[in-house]
Amino acid sequence: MTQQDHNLYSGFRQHFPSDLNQPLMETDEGVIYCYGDAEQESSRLAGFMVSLGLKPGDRVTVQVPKSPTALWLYLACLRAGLVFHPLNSAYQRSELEYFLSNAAPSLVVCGSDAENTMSELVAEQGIPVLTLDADGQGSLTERSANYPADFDTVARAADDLAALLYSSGTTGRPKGIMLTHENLAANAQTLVEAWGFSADDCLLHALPIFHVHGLFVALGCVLMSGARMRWLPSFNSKAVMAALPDCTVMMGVPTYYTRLLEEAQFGREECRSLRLAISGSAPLLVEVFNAFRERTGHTILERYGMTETNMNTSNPLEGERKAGTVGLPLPGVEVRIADVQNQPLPIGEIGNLQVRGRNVFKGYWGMPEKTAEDFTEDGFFNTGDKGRVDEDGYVAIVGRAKDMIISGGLNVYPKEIEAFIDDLDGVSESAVIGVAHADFGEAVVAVVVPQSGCSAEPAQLIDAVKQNLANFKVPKKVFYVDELPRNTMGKVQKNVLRECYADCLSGGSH
Ligand code: MLC
Ligand code: AMP
Repeated sequence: MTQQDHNLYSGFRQHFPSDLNQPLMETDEGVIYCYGDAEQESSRLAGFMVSLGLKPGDRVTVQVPKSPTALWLYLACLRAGLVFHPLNSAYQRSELEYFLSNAAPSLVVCGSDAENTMSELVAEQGIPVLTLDADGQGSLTERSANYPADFDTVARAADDLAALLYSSGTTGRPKGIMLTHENLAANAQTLVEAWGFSADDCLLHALPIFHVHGLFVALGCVLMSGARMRWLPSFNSKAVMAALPDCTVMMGVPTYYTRLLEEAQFGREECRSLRLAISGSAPLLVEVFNAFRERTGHTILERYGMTETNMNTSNPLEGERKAGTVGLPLPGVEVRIADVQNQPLPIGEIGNLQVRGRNVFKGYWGMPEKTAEDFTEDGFFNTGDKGRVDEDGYVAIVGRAKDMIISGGLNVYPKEIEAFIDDLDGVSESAVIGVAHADFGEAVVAVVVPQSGCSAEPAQLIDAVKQNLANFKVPKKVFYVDELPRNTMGKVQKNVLRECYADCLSGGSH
């Protein structure tokens, strides 16, 4: 008996339209790519990567601007059984070093502006570095151009790795999150059903494709249903407003909705074809939920997930979408609110949000102890989020056990920024907090204690962070203080700092 193929691409392929000339995406320049392009271009890239000697299970590190070719590259990795390892294009040298050494890729693909840095970082290992720019050009495209337009997708077992995505943490180094073909396929199928995706849909795709939201949620729904997309390189309110009338579904982080509402002209006309507006990755303010409904007549559907688990809960397609909640557990996903002993808590009580299901990742790359720590004995993953379930089963995220800031839908771990600032000349210690920001939801603020005799130089400090860490981690403001508030155990009281600086970014807008 032949073993069943669980390759995620094979799952997508079954849902491609029978006529491969059907459109898959239209770019903002009006270029249309069809499903046949996805099949053929991913074949060329897969054949090329195999010719380099890459074998199933090998990692391919990808830090490129968004482009259709970047999507073909993701599909090619799936088809060749390679593990796709995408990186935020804002990451700088010091951040990349760790990801490269930990993931140990067999191939690196980056924008041509990062080629020298990447080459230096992997020179010792002799890993090939190829380029791919926003216009789809680069050495990857050149070298793969003459490879065949067909490729036999490599069969994969359910728990073979499809992707490796890194998330930082409250302690230690970033962790590689191992996602299997089954994790991604199961979640995509669930979302297609839950949100009613079909070949009649057109999704507005303005999200980056290096994180779960744009990569697995958005693309998964489209490719698993034969739908099409309006494909934008990034979020820009005017471009979104121009594309939206052609779209039936939009997905975004809350900042996208806030920014659209800032546009006086935005309203029902732009949303005339829309059947569904989905928000996630960060809390959606009730005011934004209400304002969007008032302006457009559409009720945003909020859902909740994370890189380790893909999507866990969603407000319903049919039925009440409750503001301030992330809805009900998705089919096949068990969600519970537990106490510190991992015992389920009664309705209405706040506790640790834990999940179990085929959507939950395989473990942290090379960190079995850390993996074991984050799972309960009965197989639930502890998300680090604090939640509550109401009498109708709707889940609300009420806080985080982890010290994490979500800025414009991107996670920032204060510890990483504090470690960097503490190492700067003239700094004794620092505390980094998240403060309410009208555009980004939360944004980074640093509170710094200078060494005695050293002067306060906020601009210089900000500049130093900017030179070394990704732009979304750069503090929007820096405050110098004589000492940090501490509790009797000597722990910095971040809640006191958050209260003290709560309004320091008010008026912080786009
Ligand atoms: C950019 N900047 C940010 C920022 N993005 N600051 C704080 N937070 C952010 N997220 C800063 C830049 O450093 C720059 O500062 C200025 O803002 C303008 O930069 P930009 O590049 O022009 O920004 P813009 O294109 O407007 O991007 C903002 C954004 C983007 C919100 C559109 O960050 C975005 O697309 N976010 C979505 C991220 C996402 O996909 N999240 C999903 C993760 S998956 P200066 O000082 O230089 O001017 C996940 C799981 C799940 O969480 O459940 O989905
Ligand atoms: P990431 O690690 O980037 O995948 O981010 C996952 C985290 O984002 C979750 O653990 C939550 O803290 C947060 N998150 C995602 N969706 C929502 C949401 N709808 N509301 C509140 N927080 C969310």
